[in-house]
Amino acid sequence: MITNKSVLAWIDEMKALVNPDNVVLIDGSEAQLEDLRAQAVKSGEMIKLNEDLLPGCYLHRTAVNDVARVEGRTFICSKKEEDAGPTNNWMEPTKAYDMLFNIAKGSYAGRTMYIIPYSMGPVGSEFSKIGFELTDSIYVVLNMAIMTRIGQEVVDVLGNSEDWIKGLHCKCNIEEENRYICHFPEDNYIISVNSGYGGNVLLGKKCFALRIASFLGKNEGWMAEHMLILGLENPQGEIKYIAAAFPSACGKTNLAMLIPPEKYRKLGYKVWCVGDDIAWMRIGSDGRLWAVNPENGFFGVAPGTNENSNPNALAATKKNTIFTNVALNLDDNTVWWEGLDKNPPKNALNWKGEKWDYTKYDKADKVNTSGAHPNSRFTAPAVNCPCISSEFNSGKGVPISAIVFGGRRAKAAPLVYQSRDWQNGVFVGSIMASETTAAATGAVGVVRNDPMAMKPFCGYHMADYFGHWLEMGKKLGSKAPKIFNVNWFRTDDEGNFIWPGFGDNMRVLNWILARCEDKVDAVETPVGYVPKVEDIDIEDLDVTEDTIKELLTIDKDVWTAETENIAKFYEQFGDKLPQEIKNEFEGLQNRLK
Ligand code: OXD
Ligand code: MN
Repeated sequence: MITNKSVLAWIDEMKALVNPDNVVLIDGSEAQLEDLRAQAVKSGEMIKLNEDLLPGCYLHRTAVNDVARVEGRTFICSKKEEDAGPTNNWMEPTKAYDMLFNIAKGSYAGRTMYIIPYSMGPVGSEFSKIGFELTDSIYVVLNMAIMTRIGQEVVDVLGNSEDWIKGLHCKCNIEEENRYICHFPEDNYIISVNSGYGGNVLLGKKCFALRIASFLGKNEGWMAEHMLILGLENPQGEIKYIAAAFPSACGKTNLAMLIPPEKYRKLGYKVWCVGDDIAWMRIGSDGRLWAVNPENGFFGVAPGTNENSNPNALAATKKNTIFTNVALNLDDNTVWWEGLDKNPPKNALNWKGEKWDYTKYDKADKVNTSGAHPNSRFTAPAVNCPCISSEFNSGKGVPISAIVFGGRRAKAAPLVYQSRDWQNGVFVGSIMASETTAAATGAVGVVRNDPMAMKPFCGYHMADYFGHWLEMGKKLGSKAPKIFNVNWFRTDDEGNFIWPGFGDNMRVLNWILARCEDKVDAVETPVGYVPKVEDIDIEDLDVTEDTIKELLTIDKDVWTAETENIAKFYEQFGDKLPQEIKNEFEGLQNRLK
């Protein structure tokens, strides 16, 4: 039951607007969720999968025109255009509200309004924030029940406070031309219409935990980042935590759940996953940077997930998971996706629900010929993950030793380098660029700048965001985490990846932590400090010292071309670009001469 006056007033206002037939408050009970699952199966919204092989698992298919985040239709509706900045789409708030309320008007007729109270972060933690999402989709309710902490306990913790985030989601008729994902940072308000795809409609995730939260973090002195959090345990049982930002679909989930190579496992090394996508970070009473994962589950990309690439994620999907847009194996009522194994089902439906012939698969036209959509997903409870950290539910968070940035770069970035200091590290984050993937609509494989992997997710002016990073560094002083950049994706002249990646990335993480503890030297280059070749362990690998040397080279011509790209990217920020960042850029240019 809700008694909070500000929440009740808003729900009444929304009820009058969208005009639902019924209203259901999501209390978080298993009985209520089970009833909703049954309803969704009855209506065809979800397909119940094989209860013996995949207990508690379901398949959902979105509309074919609604399979990814729509960055072109995502808006930051701050009062002033300047506050949204040049990297966001902006709409004037009154105009946006008018337009959205017009679209939403009467759209729940014949439908049920579900009220989802949810907490981002462990319920009651000082890191956590509360939101209410109104939706007409059972799929959204069931996904939010996995991805966030929901129900009456959240309502109880909120009490009479007015500190909560409004979220209205209306499926409407899933019309592409009327699809809008709008954020009103000054009003703590999110409105999403005409979509049913996760990243656009699970409002706790990208919309709240990144776009709105980044704005709150700037005003309140903390950080909301597009980062995984992992703990690396050494044979002495000490665990050090790393937060790492990569653009969408660059293997964040794989790195977050990494299985150390055999040699390291035998020595007693372990990796613990705290989060795979988002980190909220605050300065603790000890002056260090502490992080929590505000989410409660994984909304991971299915294709490519397999026994080798990420056995932990695969294990996490074996029960109580919702699959979206994967292939359905009609013989045993299980699911399949490209890269799961080498045995595509012979009798199957593709992600669109059509009879699928795996022999017609054409890499050049994946969307139309694959079994699973390239951006198909699993929504799996974090507790299912075999390597989930014992600190996952800790309201206090984990202390961060290193921050790692990374991207998908065929040539420029070396395997790993350390920034010169925090300020230089902010510059390193600001020049992040990556080749695009299927996680958002648009061309795939184009290099685009993506500072701190936050370009699609920063809820305010990107230059002010760099300024906020610099401020945080000043507050952290000598206790600031060290900042690194990695690139697992360098390719040879034939386009093959040079570094084995996956579990072997642990060899690079080990060097990073050794640097944090001052246990290993490094070589200074114009871009930062790279390892000495002999300090990257290649034992048991099909990799020679020469390969490592190649992976660590900084090609001056490539980097000089890179500086032209950076200059072009920075141009849009004009005078707003912090002087410290300009100085760092100049420093790099001078060192490259
Ligand atoms: C995601 C993304 O879904 O970044 O995590 O696109
Ligand atoms: Mn992400």
